[in-house]
Amino acid sequence: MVQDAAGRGYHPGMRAAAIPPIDLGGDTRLLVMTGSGISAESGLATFRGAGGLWEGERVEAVATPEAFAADPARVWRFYGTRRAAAAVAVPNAAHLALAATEARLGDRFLLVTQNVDGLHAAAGSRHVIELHGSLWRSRCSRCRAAPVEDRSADVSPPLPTCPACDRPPARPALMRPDIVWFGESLNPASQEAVGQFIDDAALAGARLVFLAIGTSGNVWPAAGYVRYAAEAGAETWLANLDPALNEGWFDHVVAGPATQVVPALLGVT
Ligand code: BV8
Repeated sequence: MVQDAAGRGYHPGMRAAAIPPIDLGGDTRLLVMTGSGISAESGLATFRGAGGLWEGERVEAVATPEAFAADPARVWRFYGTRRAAAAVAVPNAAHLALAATEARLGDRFLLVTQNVDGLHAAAGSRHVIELHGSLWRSRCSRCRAAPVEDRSADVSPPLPTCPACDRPPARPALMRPDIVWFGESLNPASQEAVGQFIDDAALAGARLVFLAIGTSGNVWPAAGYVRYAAEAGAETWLANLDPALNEGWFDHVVAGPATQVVPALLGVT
């Protein structure tokens, strides 16, 4: 049994109905951050699930600019399989509960995700900050042309090149998934949007709730957002199946499957 700071008890398998909802009344602001665990019950592999390996190599080693430079066809094969899996995945009750909560709270709500699967948008969430990019876009690996929508799951040689850069004698530039790889910085606009939401709540003197869902707290800077929110006075919650690396930084920890825990915590029946 896991006790939260208020001594309330949550234990795996606890009937969702018994999980009291988080108070989101008044001018309460809610900042939600999701990880791959929220999409597990939609059939998508998590990073630490399956040992975090792809073709026997750590995903963190495939999802890097170095891996793409060394063998772009292999990295495209990796993202082709991820696209194929995500293309048939359906949003689950946890994704849907977040979309319903956005509709209820309006701009008192912000959803930030580490996921690139697009299931939040598919569930009806309208304003999603995709911290680590999206499977469904590609961009040039050299120029700063805007990313383009790209749903092709079979990306095999000859690999796609950038139409803007395809001007001999310049060497053609390969297209790459519009995803933030390990060792690459996040889009500053994403980080700013999170900071702005937290600062606005503090400025308004509003109660701020930070809820992390389905994330192991391994990957930075996302793993540190709970500290940033807590420093701004937020009440912090983690809804996760297994213990997380950063769970000690949360006021409340609810252990259980997202499709049961998230609708209960958000009061979505
Ligand atoms: C950067 C896109 C500047 C790719 C991703 C500080 C300390 C240590 C390391 C670093 C640090 N700062 C920077 C680093 C390096 C690195 C990093 O964090 N490395 C880790 C591995 C140690 N960070 C970066 O490189 C970042 N860039 O910092 O730039 C810089 C640059 C160079 C050097 C210094 C600074 C970029 C990070 C983004 C990388 N891209 N995704 C792709 O998807 O292919 S990250 C990727 O992995 C995902 O997007 C996600 O963010 C992460 C996986 O984490 P989770 O989603 O949490 O998944 P995980 O499997 O770990 O856990 C799932 C959880 O769900 C589990 O706990 C499980 O219990 C739970 N679960 C399972 N089923 C369910 C469930 N929960 C509920 N219900 C269920 N049914």
